[in-house]
Amino acid sequence: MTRRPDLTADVSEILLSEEQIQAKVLELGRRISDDFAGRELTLVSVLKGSLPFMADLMRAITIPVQIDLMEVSSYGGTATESSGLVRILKDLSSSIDGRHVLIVEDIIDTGLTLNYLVRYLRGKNPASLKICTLLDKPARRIVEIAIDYRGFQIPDQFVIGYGLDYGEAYRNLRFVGVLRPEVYTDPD
Ligand code: PRP
Ligand code: 7HP
Repeated sequence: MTRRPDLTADVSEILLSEEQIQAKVLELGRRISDDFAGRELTLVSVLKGSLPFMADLMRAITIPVQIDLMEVSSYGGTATESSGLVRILKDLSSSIDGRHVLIVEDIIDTGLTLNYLVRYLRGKNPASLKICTLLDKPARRIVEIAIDYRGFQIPDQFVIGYGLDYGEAYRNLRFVGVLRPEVYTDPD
């Protein structure tokens, strides 16, 4: 795949600006801080996509938290379609037994990744398990997911930036944009 040196050239539309994202992160941080005040909260970031969101959200939360990182990848799909077959590449570092756990995701699309992860983490006996996602793309949902904290609902378009990738690129954009369809329909 040939990529132009200017990453923004592959973006057809800025869906969420840096300012919109940062305002939403502050709002989510305030809500989470209020809701979990006085409780033992662990934030579990689902790498790699949630990395920028996690970094910003944890600093918008004003109560003490522990953080942990998991890396999962879906396999057997394509660069724009997840398969639902999830492989754990990095597991939790600490026990979540008896702790309140908040999963931090960048996007829920089909819901298959989180469906797997929720079942997996429930098996580790947390006191509670809730979900925070920056982006929710409900048009493509295959399994229902109860979202406790949602940043933005987005249309059925393939988006990149602020952690989200196509072919591992574009994660370092500060905004969320729509990827020009030519990039994935005609990758050469
Ligand atoms: C992306 C995203 C979610 C998942 C959502 O992860 O970060 O985890 O897809 O899709 P779904 O709801 O259809 O399952 P991906 O597997 O691409 O890994 P990444 O976070 O490393 O980009
Ligand atoms: C996964 C994913 N990654 C990047 N952009 C999207 O729109 C996506 N949906 N599911």
